[in-house]
Amino acid sequence: MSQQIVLITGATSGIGEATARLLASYNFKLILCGRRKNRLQKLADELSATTQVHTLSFDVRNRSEVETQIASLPEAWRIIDVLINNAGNAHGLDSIQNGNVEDWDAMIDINVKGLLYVTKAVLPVMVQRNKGHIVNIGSIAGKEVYANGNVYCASKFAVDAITKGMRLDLNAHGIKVTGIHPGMVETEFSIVRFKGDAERAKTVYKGLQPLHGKDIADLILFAITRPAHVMVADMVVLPTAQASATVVKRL
Ligand code: NDP
Ligand code: 8X3
Repeated sequence: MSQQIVLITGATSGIGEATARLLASYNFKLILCGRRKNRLQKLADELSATTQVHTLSFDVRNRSEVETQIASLPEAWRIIDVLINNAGNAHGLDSIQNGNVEDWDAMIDINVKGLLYVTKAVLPVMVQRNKGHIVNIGSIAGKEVYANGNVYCASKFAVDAITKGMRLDLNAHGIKVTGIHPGMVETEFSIVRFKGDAERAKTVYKGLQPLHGKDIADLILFAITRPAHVMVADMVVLPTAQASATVVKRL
């Protein structure tokens, strides 16, 4: 049982929502973030039966909104023990020559700059306390490039590099930094990638048993509950049916 405060970005669906549910059951105090206020409130109402929950609704792309929202935290919620940088998505799956510039902007702005903005807003208290833990959700797409993944892969390679850089820079402050890099997880990810085309999204997971949000939540829980002297640095997790970004066994 824990009374640590954990801030989760992208808590309104998929990996973030599953993590919120699992951590609530372990009594972590949760700051849940996302843009969809109704979903955030519904989840907060449900999890409030188990633990203390605070919600912040902001778009991670909007730096001043990020700063204002984090600064608005009541006194009792200011000491964040664990930051889970999870908010992100792929937008489109096109060759570089056919890529949509708005999709590119979205992926760089959300997956890379958004992660940085949230981290910048949360870090000062961790640095001051010489204590804290940042968990960045990367991807197998941040370890290997695949055809038509170009800018999404670049954004996740950036997350991997930023994670490694954070670990070096925050070493003197005793702050743990963990990168978790999943393969195929069936969430709203592919629905977002294919702009609401649920049928096309389903084909991504056809003929295999993908991971689920809870599988990643289990790893996050493991990483953040190690003893003080143990830091999980980097984890890659794939469905058993997936051997690499591109090699997948389907029935
Ligand atoms: P979902 O689409 O289910 O969840 C994405 C979450 O990110 C939502 O809660 C969404 O909330 C939030 N989000 C998206 N854009 C923004 C924004 N601009 N500002 C604030 N929040 C935002 O996908 P997943 O759960 O699968 O994705 C979570 C993370 O896992 C992402 O970083 C993704 O890249 C990564 N990942 C996913 C894999 C997969 O196969 N599913 C594999 C590897 C990594 P809202 O829309 O309410 O703002
Ligand atoms: C999501 C996994 O393989 O669709 O990051 O890029 S993949």
